[in-house]
Amino acid sequence: MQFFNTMLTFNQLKLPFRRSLPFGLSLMVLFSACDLFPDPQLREVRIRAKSSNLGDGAFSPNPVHVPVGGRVRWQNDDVLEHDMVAEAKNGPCVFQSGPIGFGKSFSNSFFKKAICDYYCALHGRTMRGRIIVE
Ligand SMILES: [Cu+2]
Repeated sequence: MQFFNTMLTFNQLKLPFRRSLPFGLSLMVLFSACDLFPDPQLREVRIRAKSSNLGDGAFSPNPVHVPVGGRVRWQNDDVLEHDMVAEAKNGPCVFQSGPIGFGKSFSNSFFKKAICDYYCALHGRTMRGRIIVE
């Protein structure tokens, strides 16, 4: 009888966990589904291989169009480090990535309608790009 009572208590303790399990699993499914549906406000720019010799062709697409409130993500496909620095020193276009290595990315959101020019400071402004926030 003593043993039976212990088992009963044990089962009662486990019950809240059993009930929360389906909830936890549905949360996990929900979070992993987020990767399946890409952010419609995100625009991807590739920093192309050998981009330091490509001038305006270093960034693809160039210019990149992004909706107001959207985000641009630069992905470095080149073995060299690059960075993105806005020409503007103030206003809605200002951003600075710092050095981005091979396979790494940097992203920035744009909240006002504007035309934003930028360059790679690591390659003496020869690599140039434009973001059209519309
Ligand atoms: Cu560069």
